[in-house]
Amino acid sequence: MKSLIGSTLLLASMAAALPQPAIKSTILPTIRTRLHRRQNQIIPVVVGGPQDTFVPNSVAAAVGDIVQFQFSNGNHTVTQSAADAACRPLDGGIHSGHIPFSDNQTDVGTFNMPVTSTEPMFLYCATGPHCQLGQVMVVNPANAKQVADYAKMSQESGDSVDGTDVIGGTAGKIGLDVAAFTPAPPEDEDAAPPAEAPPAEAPPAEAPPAEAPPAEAPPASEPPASTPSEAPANATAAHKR
Ligand SMILES: [Cu+2]
Repeated sequence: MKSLIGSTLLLASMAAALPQPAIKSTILPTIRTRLHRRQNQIIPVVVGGPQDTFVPNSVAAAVGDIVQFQFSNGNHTVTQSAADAACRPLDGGIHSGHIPFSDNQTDVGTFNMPVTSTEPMFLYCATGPHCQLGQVMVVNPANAKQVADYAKMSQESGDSVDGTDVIGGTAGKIGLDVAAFTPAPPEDEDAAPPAEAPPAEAPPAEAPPAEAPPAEAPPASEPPASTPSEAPANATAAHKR
């Protein structure tokens, strides 16, 4: 009983000695400092590439941040719409103009957009059917559903209307080596090779049967697993005989 009380007291004293004071004295002030002194950020968003997308398609930005759109493969825009008018330019909204990226390019076209409000901004690409294909995003969405709803509205919009004047940001260039993306591999000679590719992919379609044997392999490996145990027995038997 004494030992139980003793160990209980010991535990209590150990708990009291746990680093709560340390947390209060060191970590919390650090967090407070970070909250108060968040540095303005440059937030990269990749436009286009192997697919017609914005990556990411939702960002949280503070006033003073800069959203840096980096234009990957293709030819895209960043154009602002109203929340309820997908794929249509908003009067006075931002528009980057069309910024291309071609194979073997060593620099990347950018559009730096200073964030001046934390209200949601609805953005789309005004090139061809990209908006209907889902190339849309929201800066400071109220929630994830707002992004999904905007994408759906864009898909159902039928067509896109291009922006006119470049407004709301500054076009520039950065080196490909510091870009937030790896460009899609150069497309080799026209579409002919890709057209021949499907036949080449047909064999892979036959591959699964080829993979079936491997699937049967484990059973094949089980016998070996059992043979070792049997082998000694046989061996012993052989020796005894
Ligand atoms: Cu586009």
